[in-house]
Amino acid sequence: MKIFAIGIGQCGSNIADEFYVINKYSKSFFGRGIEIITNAVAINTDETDLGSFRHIPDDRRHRILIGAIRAHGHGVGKVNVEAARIIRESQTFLSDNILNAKKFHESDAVIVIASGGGGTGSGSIGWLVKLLKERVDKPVYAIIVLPFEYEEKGITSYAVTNTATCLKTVSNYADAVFLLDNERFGKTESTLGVNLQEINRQMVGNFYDLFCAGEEKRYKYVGSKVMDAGDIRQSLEGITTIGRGVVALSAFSLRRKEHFREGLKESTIIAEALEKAVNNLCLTIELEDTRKVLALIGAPRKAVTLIALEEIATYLEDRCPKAVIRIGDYPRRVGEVSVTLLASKLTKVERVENMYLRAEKIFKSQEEIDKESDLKIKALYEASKNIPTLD
Ligand SMILES: Nc1nc2c(ncn2[C@@H]2O[C@H](COP(=O)(O)OP(=O)(O)OP(=O)(O)O)[C@@H](O)[C@H]2O)c(=O)[nH]1
Ligand SMILES: [Mg+2]
Repeated sequence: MKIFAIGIGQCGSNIADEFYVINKYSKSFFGRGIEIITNAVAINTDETDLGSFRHIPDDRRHRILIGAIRAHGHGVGKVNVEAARIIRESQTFLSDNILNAKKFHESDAVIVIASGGGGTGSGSIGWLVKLLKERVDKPVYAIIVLPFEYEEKGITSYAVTNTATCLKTVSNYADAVFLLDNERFGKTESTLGVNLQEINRQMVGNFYDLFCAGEEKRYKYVGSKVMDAGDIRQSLEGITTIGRGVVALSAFSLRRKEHFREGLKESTIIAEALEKAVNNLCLTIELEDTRKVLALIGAPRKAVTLIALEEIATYLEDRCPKAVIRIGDYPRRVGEVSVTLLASKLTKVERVENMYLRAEKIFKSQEEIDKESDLKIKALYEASKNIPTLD
């Protein structure tokens, strides 16, 4: 599947940059000789942030500054309502830039990426998706990165209200919304920047096999059950998440494949990779709440047996009894087995419900805080009424 990636705000742009990297690798001689990202652009209200990533070309067609008049190139400081205003005013400029971008029309789908917790990305993504849906006859998917738990603390957390308003808006327009939760990724002793970069790498790595599988042209790497852009498109709807599990294969087990114990071991290894993929899903969910599931098994051709496929199918039917399940194989891996799992059309997501409830409370308490503050400020002003000014 060939993707046109658009990052908005700092987080979205960093992740679009990471998509640019996996594409460079997949196209390269050492990679797979396949193009999966036709182009990637970054949009921001903050000029400095547009200079902060490394791979997206640094010309004005790839790094797009919006709202220069309103935000003076300094961002919107977490106020996503301001970003929504800016993107509405920038519609013509943006659609000209994006629709005329190199290779836009060769893409099978567009992915727009932003954080929920910031201002620029969370305020703009819904409008941009809407704009693209009106102008383009391809699926438009959104990736929203959910904030860390520590950012959600406090009675006036922007991270919560921004994420909630962003999710509600983007869900109205996108063909599917991938939720990738920062809180599901490891925190390390490294600096915040390095840690975020590692998280971005892991988030984007989840999509690598999925996008490559249908683009594979070399016969020996084409699976028996091919997973192409059509399957991916059919498997994506509503709130969605993704995860990937990898298990190393010993050379010994591949050589001795005909031995019955080794055959058994292979299906256990694939099942183990699937279990890891479930544990590594980028959002906490109950599998039974999915209505569409896609599992892509990446393994050496010899390792994918009918027994293994049956086992995977049974496991998924048990865990996701109401879902349409698609399973494919991609015989590309050498020393390992990987499973990429898409869980889509989620009917219940506690994380999202809690976010909406908390946001509602915050909006209410913010109203009260504003009222009380106005009264206090008025009283303070009253206290100064007999004091002369120096104008
Ligand atoms: N995974 C990941 N999360 C990030 C990254 N950068 C920021 N975040 C998260 O994104 C949220 C902040 O959003 P940003 O993308 O920085 O904000 P923005 O869209 O640029 O908006 P403003 O700066 O407020 O104009 C917080 O929840 C951060 O934890 C990143 O590179 N990777
Ligand atoms: Mg920013």
